[in-house]
Amino acid sequence: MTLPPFPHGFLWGASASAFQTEGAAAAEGKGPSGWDAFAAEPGRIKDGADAARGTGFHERYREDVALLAGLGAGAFRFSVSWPRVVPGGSGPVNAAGLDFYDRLVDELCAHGITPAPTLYHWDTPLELEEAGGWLQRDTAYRFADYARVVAERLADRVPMWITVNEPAEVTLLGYALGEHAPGKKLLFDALPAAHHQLLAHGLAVGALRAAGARNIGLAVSHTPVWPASESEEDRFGADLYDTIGNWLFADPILTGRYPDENFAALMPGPVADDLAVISAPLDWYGVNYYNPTRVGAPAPEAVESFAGFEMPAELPFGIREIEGYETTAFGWPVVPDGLREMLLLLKARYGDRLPPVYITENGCSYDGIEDAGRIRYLDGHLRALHRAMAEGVDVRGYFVWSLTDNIEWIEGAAQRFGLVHVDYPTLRRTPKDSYRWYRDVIRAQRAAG
Ligand code: GCO
Repeated sequence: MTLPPFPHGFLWGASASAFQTEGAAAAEGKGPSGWDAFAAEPGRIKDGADAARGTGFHERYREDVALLAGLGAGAFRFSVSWPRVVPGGSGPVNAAGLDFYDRLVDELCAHGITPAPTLYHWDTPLELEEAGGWLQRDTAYRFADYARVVAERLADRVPMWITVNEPAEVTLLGYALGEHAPGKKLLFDALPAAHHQLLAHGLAVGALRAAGARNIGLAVSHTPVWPASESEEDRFGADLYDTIGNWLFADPILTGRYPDENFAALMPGPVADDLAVISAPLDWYGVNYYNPTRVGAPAPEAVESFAGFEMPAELPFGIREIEGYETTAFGWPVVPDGLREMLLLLKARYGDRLPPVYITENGCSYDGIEDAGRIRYLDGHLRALHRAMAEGVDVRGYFVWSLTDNIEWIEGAAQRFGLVHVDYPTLRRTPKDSYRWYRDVIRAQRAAG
C-alpha cells in the first residue's frame, strides 16, 4: 500500500558518518581520532573489521553521491571528521582535509542534493582524547574553533548544519560504561562529559552563526522508556533512565535547565552561565529513533541485554528485553509506533519551545540484498511518523540510517544498516531492494506533492 502523502517540501534524505565510512584514516594529513586508536586495539571491534578502511567513502564518494542521486534523495547527512580538518584537535588546519569536504559538498550540490554535515559524530582528535576528551572543558572551546573553520569554508554552499550527534551515547557508552571509545568506565563520574558536549554544542552554534551558517540543529537520540512493571522499584529505574536517556541533553538545549537538580549539581564549571550558551536558539531539532527501551530496577537478568552491551550491576536501573515484536538482525525490537510515541512526548514536554523536527536517523540492521525486513521497518516508521505529524508534531524531513552498510562501531561490519550493500573485500556497492523501495517512495511523494 502506498504511503500517505507527506507535506510539500518534506526533505527525504539518508545519513552516514565519517568514522563509519571514510576509511583513509591516515591519508592526506588526517590525524588519528580516539575511535581510530580504540578500534585498532585487538578485540575491540567484535568481528575484527578493518575500520581504518571503512567503506572507502573517502575514495568513492562520487559513487555514493551517484547512488544518492539515483535514489532521488533531497539531502545527505554526512559527518566531517574533526581530526581530518584539525589533526591535533587544536592548532594548524589540514588544508587537504578541508578540500575533501569542499569537493564532497560541490559534488552533492551538482546533483541537487542538500549537504547536511554533522560536525561531531564521535571521532574526537586523539590528542584531545588523551588529554581527557569530553571530561575537559577545553575540548568544548576547541570544538567551537573547529566549527568556525569548517563554516568559513562551507557556509556559502551548506544550507543545513548539525553540531553534535548523540551526546548521550558518547557519555554513556564511551565514558560511563567503556564499551565505546575512549573506553572509560566512570559510571556517574562521566557526567562532566555530558556537560562539556552540551557546552560544545552551544559554543558551536555561536561560532557557526558568526561564520555565516544558518539553519542549525543537532541530532539527539530518543527512546520511549517503558517501565518493566508498575512497581515502585521498576518505575524508579525507568524514570532515571528516561531522565538520562531523553532529557539530560534535550532539556538544557530546549529549556536552559537540567531536568533534575541532582544532575545539575554534579556538573562542573559555571553551570548557570553555561546553560545560557547551551540553550542558544536552534532552527530545528534532530531526533534519532530506533526503538523503545524497557527499563526497571537493576536485575541480574538485565545485565547483558543492552544492545549486546554489558551493563554493570552497580547501575541503579536495568534494561529488559522487549517481547512480542519482530526483531532486527541486531536483535532490536521493531516498534514503529514508538516513533510516534516519542515525538508526542517531545511535543508534550516542550510545546512551542520544540523547533521544527527532522528525523536525523532511523533504520535497522538486516542481512542480504533482498531485505524485506528493512522495507517493512521503514514503511512502518514512515506511517508512524505521518500519524505523529497528523497529531500536530511539525516534522520537516526524514533521514534513513544509512545510505550504505558501514562500520557499526564495535559491531564492525557484521550489522548492516545500508540501503546499499557493501562487499567489504572489494568495497563493491550493490543497491538492495530497500534502495529501490525508498527511491519509489520519494518519487511517488514528489509526484503527489
Ligand atoms: C549514531 C548512531 C549511528 C549508528 C546507528 C545504528 O551515533 O548516530 O550510533 O552511528 O550506526 O545508530 O546503531
